[in-house]
Amino acid sequence: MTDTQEYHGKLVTIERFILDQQQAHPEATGTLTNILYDMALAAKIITSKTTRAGLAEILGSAGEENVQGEEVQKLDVFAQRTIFRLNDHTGRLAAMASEEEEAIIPIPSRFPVGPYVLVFDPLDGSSNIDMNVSIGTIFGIYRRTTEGGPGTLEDVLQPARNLVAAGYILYGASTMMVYSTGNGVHGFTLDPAIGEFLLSHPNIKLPVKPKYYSVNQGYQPFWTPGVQAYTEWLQQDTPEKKGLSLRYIGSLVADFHRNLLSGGVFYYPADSKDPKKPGGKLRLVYEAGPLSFLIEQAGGYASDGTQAILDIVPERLHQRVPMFIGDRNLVEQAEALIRQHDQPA
Ligand code: AHM
Ligand code: MG
Repeated sequence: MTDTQEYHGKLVTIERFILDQQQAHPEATGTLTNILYDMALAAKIITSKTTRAGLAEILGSAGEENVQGEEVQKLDVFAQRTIFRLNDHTGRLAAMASEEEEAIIPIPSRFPVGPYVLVFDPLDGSSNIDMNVSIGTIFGIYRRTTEGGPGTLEDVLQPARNLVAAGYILYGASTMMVYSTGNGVHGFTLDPAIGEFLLSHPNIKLPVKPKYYSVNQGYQPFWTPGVQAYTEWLQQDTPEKKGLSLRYIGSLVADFHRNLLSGGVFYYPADSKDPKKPGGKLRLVYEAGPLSFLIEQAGGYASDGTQAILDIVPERLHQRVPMFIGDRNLVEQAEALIRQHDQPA
């Protein structure tokens, strides 16, 4: 476990930190380290566009040519292509999978394949871009399970407990990259003046006292009795906690990040509003899975209401899952109330 004190008062770049962590594993080949470097580079490239997002109308909007005569891409398409182009030729990955692509993304046959698979949501919450609200990238890295040749869907459909690394990039007031390789959760803030991510949040642990609950309460009429009872419980003073305040941005990475630092619970339950989405809204493979890995590393827990999200074996790439994530006691209480109210005895 990383000792927070070890880094106190030191100026540490993300490259230095990742390398230090790798040195604790003499068997490491550096391949995973390099994938993480590439995600940090992706973060800088995507940031260079998100900070100019509001200028699209003056400089040309998506699908049009801008004043330089260049095609303007939608930001989520740009993020997708950036992550793909940084990773397709490196020989580190056997395949990729993204929210933006229907099927898994093969490594072009002219490039070598490697031992890992990368799953990602290139720009989550992208409907918030036009309002200048924070957005994020989520990613997870697995070791492939099949041997040789191009990676397959089987390599991607692994339970999140098998992740070797996961992280997110938050494009907010500052850009941050937060990641874990199973040795604590560490956060880095981009200094735009020097173009470096500097260690700002070593070894993040969820605060003991939860502060916030985060949910789209507009859907309350469509929730099950268990989720209704849970929401009421969160608002009340109980022996274990003070009633919590509500905070909801509607941008998963930003909501998750706030609660990781402030303490609390985020949930996106299943609801009866849209019968086409019986499993809630969030996606298991590249949204819920990586964040569940991070929350356990920070001392918390993530559940679909009945079981740990880390243990769910995905059946489909774009499968949705109800998610309750954050403070362990709060998430276990969701499971208890769902058991009590929603499940036949
Ligand atoms: P997206 O993957 O289409 O961007 O949608 C995911 C986003 C999350 O960032 C956020 O938690 C959720 O949708 C908000 O949904 P809602 O508007 O229903 O509350
Ligand atoms: Mg998404």
